[in-house]
Amino acid sequence: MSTSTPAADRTDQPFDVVVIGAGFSGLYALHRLRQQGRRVVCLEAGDGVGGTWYWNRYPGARVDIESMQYSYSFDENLQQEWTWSEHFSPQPDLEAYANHVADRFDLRENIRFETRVNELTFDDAADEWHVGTALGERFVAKYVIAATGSLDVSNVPDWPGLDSFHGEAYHTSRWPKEGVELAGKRVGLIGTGSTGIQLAPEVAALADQLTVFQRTPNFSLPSLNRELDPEYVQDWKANYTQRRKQVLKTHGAVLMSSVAEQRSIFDYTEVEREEVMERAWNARNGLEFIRTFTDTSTDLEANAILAEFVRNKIRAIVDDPGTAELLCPKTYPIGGKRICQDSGYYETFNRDNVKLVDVRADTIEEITESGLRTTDSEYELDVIIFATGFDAMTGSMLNMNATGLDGVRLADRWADGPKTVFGLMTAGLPNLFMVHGPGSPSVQAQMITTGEWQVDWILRAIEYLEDNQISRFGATHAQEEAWASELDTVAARTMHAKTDSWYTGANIPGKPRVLLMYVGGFERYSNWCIRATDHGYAEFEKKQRVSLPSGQRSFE
Ligand code: NA7
Repeated sequence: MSTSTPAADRTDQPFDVVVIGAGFSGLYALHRLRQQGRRVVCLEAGDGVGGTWYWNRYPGARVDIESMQYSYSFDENLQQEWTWSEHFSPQPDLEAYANHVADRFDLRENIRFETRVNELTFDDAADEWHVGTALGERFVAKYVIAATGSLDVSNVPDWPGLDSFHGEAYHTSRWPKEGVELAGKRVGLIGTGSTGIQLAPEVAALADQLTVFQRTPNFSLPSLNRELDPEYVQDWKANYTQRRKQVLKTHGAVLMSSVAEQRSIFDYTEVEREEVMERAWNARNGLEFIRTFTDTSTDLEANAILAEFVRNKIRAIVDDPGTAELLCPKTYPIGGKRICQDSGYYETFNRDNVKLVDVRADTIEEITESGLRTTDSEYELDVIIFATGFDAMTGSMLNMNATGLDGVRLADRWADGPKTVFGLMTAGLPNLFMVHGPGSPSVQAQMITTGEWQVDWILRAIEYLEDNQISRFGATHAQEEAWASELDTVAARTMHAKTDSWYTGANIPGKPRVLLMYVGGFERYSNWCIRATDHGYAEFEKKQRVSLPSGQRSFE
């Protein structure tokens, strides 16, 4: 397959739009822009499409939203014809779907693969973006759409000796396509977030020994993944039109399958609430579990009851009481981090070849030639797997070294935390749009559908600018302040702001501690975005093209 194509190669004239990233949102943006007849190129760092689902190909990688919903809604034929095989799709199915969409809508000819953007400079004389790549190429465009994802920049802590290890070392988001031979090996897995939890059972089944290095335990629910029932599939396909609309009126852009309880946990006797929680444990996913009662995601006392129920489950599953207790999260509320979904994670610790090490108590000091050393012990390893997460939400934008009006650097503007309007734009960097940017719901809402929604908002804005001869369009500081205040208002009601995680930037040393996504629900979010388009985008800063008869360069 060719990695560069004619349309993407025609760089002699400026493009209308450069789309950065060929993940699900980038592909959709590209498709719509092509339909509108815009000159567009999509620059993608990987050698294939799929974004997060291209990079994260470690064994066990799987989405935690059901497949019938975690898919595109924009094309009726596509959603009727595509068949998902499992309730929660594994990475290979999601990557295959992205490839199918790229082929079906003939998108590859506008994509440049293996092209990482490392410079974005706004030319304020021409009102154009200059987009530089690691290969030294330069693209010029009126608009940039950064569809760079929330989890693009891997985090590997800066341990001494990282380069000295003689074995194999992998970050989970750069897992080799050809796989990793684990049979007969001593494997160290660092990190017990969603990734480590999905990966551990897979590694344990193959490796000679698995040592899991855990700093903070996570709450995880059995995923109860299963093959999709054809009747269920048919029901979704018959009702897609109406359900896709309904989805946009929900908090997480997901229709819940079984939220029966709409009462406070304190409305039940202890016996009754145990029964309700037991049913939820056996039938729900992580997103639904936290909403088993009306108050478990907002009231700390209610939350503590649900958390203890899960800890008791862990104690019942794990044979060794010491290991079980170490696996029990006790330092943050349940739901403060997204609840994980696993396929036999806790059971893995009952295997003879698996050991859990508490690196909160016994810190990792260095990576050595033959493994790693904690304060108290040395571990001989053949393979080290870093499931150590991401510089999430802001890392991918900041890595592109963006410079806007008057030489303002994005890195300076965001030094104390990202400032955006709806996670779609940031002041001082006009004509630059983000999909799932910081301050948007991002992972708090089902990302394919909400990505489509955000791309539609951006494309409507571009259409308006083109129709009205506006060459420069930007967010203002006043808009950013209003949005920051809304972000704070809704954050205060949740457990997320009370929890250290990548949601708050707390996983990266030195990163400002701010809740990085909008947690007020998708419907409320979309209402804000729609209101901002009123009266010709009145709140935004705009400049008419100089070639207009009036010849004015006014900011309205
Ligand atoms: P996460 O959720 O950020 O998890 C990273 C894990 O790595 C977590 O257990 C961290 O412990 C651990 N970690 C990070 N740095 C260190 C150091 N220095 N020492 C020991 N352990 C460390 O990333 P994931 O990839 O699992 O999941 C990301 C998202 O993907 C997830 O939320 C889903 O939405 C999908 P910590 O908790 O910081 O103590």
